[in-house]
Amino acid sequence: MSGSEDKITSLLSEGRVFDPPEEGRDQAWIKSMDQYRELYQRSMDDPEGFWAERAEELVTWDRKWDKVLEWDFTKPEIKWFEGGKLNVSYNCLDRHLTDGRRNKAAIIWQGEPEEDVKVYTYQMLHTEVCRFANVLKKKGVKKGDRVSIYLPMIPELAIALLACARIGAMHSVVFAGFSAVALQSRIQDCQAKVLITADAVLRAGKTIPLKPNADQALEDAPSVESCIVVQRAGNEVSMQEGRDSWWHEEIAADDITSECEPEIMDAEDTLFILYTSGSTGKPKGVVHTTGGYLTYAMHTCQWVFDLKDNDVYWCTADIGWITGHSYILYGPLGLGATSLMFEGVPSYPGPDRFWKIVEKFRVNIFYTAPTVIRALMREGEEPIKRWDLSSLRILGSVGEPINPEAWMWYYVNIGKSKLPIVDTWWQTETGGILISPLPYATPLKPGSATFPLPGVDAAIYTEEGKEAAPNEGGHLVIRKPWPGMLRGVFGDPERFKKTYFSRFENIYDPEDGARKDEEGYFWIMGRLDDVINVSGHRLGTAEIESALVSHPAVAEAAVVGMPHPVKGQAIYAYVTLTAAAQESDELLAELRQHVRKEIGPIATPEVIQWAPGLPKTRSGKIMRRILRKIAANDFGDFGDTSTLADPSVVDHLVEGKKKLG
Ligand code: 6R9
Repeated sequence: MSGSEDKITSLLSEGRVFDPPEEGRDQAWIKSMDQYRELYQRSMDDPEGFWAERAEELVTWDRKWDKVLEWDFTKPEIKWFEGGKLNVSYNCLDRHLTDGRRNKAAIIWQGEPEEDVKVYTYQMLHTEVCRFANVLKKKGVKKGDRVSIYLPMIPELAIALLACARIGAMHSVVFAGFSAVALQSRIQDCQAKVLITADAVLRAGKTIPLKPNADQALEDAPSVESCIVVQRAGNEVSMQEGRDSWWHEEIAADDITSECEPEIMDAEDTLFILYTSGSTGKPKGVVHTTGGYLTYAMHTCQWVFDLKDNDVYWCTADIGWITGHSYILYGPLGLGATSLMFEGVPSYPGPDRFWKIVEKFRVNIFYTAPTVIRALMREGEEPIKRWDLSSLRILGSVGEPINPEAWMWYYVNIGKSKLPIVDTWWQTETGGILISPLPYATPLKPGSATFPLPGVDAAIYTEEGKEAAPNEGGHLVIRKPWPGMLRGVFGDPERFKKTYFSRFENIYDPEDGARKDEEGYFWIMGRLDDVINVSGHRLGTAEIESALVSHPAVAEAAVVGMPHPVKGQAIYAYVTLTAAAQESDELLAELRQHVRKEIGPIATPEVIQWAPGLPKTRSGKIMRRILRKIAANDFGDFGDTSTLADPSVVDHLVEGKKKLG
């Protein structure tokens, strides 16, 4: 937890409070703190009544549930809306064909090239989803089968997810920035029957081939019978006879119709699996279900973003992460909203790309990440001034704690000192936002995610499992279930229990540190486990260490996060070479390349320091606390080092670091 102490002191001095705007308040879903408090109290006194009302209001059920909730975190067992039946794609598409939204834009897609724009009405999206669902059926995909999806941010990505949901297949999206090795292990873990990919990714003016990664992944993935390839860039790709086929040819086939009956699913049937990094071992396949997840994604999308029918809503995340699942796709489309999807990056062709898009489509609600804000901050205010941002009504942030400096810059320059910022805390595992301001109700403190949403029983616990005093740092915990929470780790019930329900009895442990101030505002400090948050993306130290050690020159490696002005955290690796290997700049470059290949570019170490020895306890545990301090040039106080097997190792590393600068 080194570094968090410094964060606490910097945040403690943060005394500014910003009141919610008056304008728009009367029409808001949640209009005041009093209303929030009332809803919160109700949700704690009668959680089942509260959630049943929301599920009834938001979702169209083919059959109503028999029981709202069954739970016991000690087992753990969590069941929401048991006996209820529904289909998620029906809820996101079909019902909007008859509720007046048939010709409304469901997805506005802005491609990486400025002129590439596609608008899908609910009717058009329905047709595309049905056609592709029929293609999947033709490939033999049935209810309960897994489909891996490895695509850039193109409309086919959204269509593929909804098509899986339509036929009851579980999708497992793998971010297109991940490597072949990462893709392969995720396919193997869930035993996918089909892989959907593309010829290439368009990124910052370049065409980056994607199909070769898929081919490499499929070299050892025998569960995959078919691979469907979207043509995005038109570059040359090799197609394997009998296994590979083109998306555009498949959907145009004579036997593919635009009708596809949605498969009626049980509320607790799995909707999707999404892999995320944990503190140990391989990534976990987080399992989300049909009824609870949809209810929760819609509920939070409506209240946190105050989403209304006329809004143009833009979440800048990639659908490869949970934020894109819940807040580009399922939340907004469930609500019948207009969701903007962007293929490119904030910096290309210039640092004003985002603001240009805001003006072009008159975006009302804008949801991004602190790492993006910090990167744009560096470009100054000039790129913002070129565009009309007056359509904006609400700003959002997600992925990591937002520093008060970045918060203020966002507030003043993008929000023109009057728009609310919703700093939303949540995780892949939580399915949707748990702690966040409500834009027209909550007075904001820069850097604080403020209060738990109604229905969310969040608290701060000490190591001993008692509630922490005001401002005392501790473990953020959630004491009651909510409909959007994960139901398991795919294929590994032991890990599910051990990771999330073993620290405190009958309580969900998100593995984040936080404190609550005297007014009840939550201040999230960051991960307490060995997970590094690079640009809002979770990377497990164990994965990166394994990648390094898989190189023949490396005997041992230890990886920690180091503070980084734009990425939040960057990867700092300490590497011990084998006796035969020689330290050299070439080897450094080779190791960085090796990690890129094993995991993906986001996992590339920022710094690699040669470490003849690592600081270990007598029981052989690496003391990461010390390594984090050295990486941050903080050599003052290493705390208790009495359990170190060889304390001289530390001096050696400090010397090495001083030379690196
Ligand atoms: C949605 C998402 C989850 C981890 C989480 C926490 C950090 C996310 C945050 C935040 C402070 C916020 N995190 N939002 N920390 N304030 N508003 O990011 O999911 O990729 O699973 O990451 O991200 O540490 O535990 P995921």
